Amino acid sequence: MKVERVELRRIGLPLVGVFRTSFGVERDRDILLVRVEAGGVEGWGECVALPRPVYSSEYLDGAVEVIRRFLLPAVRSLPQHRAHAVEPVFAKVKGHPMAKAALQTALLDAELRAAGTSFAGYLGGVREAVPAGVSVGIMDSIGELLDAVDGFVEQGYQRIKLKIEPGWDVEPVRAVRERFGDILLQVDANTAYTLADARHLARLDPFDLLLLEQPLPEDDLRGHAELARRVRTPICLDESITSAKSAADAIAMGATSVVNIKPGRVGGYLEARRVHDVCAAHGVPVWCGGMLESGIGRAANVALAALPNFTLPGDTSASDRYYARDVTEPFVLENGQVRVPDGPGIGVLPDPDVLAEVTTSVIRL
Ligand code: NPG
Repeated sequence: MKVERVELRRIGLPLVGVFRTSFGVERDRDILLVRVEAGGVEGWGECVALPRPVYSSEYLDGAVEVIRRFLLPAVRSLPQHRAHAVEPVFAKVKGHPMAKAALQTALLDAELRAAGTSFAGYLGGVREAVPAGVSVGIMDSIGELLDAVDGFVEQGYQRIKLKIEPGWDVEPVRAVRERFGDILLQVDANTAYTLADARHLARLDPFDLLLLEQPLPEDDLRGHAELARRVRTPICLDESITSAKSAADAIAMGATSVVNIKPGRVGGYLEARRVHDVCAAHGVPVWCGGMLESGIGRAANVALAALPNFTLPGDTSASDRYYARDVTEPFVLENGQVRVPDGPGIGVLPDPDVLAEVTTSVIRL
């Protein structure tokens, strides 16, 4: 397979509601879609980098630059443009996992469409539908939070994740636990605390949370291991897990007992599967994270979440939790689950009319 054409398309999608985290406020998504044409088929990938380097060091304009200047030439230097074959040449470019993931996913999508194989089938999925969780942003008041959670519980979401930060943690958790009883509940701090907050974070222990996600900075594995000894809530790592190797290290150190897998954060779906496998071998459950993806990224994530060790509901919500109109057929919630696409490749394509309307720029390479 040889790539004939590549398109880097930026789209702007307004979110249905403001999404606030400890690192910022998202009102709309500026998304980079990568489209490749190869051997008569097309392939799509979505880059999850944010416009600003506030979640990790990557940012959208940087991803565009690294794809056009370094990653695409590396692909073109190969005799075959296969998804697995790009990994050694991508490894020579340091960092930029989200840019790598987007281009590799487009190649993999094209390859699997040509072969008539679905993403889930290729990755080793064992479920036709996956349980959906929902991530609820930081709000101005507890009342507003309870209304939001109420709506999601009504819709059938199987677990609720609350974003927390210093000043918005114990009280919102208490309020949600008291109001909604024994729902599956977890929290995500996006690195907002330090080890000095251990005693405070232990105040979450009585609420029987599934997990406390990424309380400390991403490079602080030792701190997470120490914190895990001081709190009862299981620690789950997100930002810290950048590869299968880092997952193995974190598990060996006792820094994590659950892992959030985001393909963009680890450089693509092949590495995401390796993270899954390493965790499974250690008896560590995983779940699929989300970065407010459009239907393109969501389709591939939902396929990944069909693997056997994804035993916890992921941030794989229905399209309408994010967008009034998605670029693909919307993913819908059915009995608290989202169906895994079974068509070739990622199993969905963007609607050309919608795409044209939301496109803000196109670079053809
Ligand atoms: O459902 O896609 C979703 C959002 C889940 O909370 C969520 N994502 O830190 O995990 C995160 C957070 C995020 C969103 C991170 C956007 C980066 C960008």
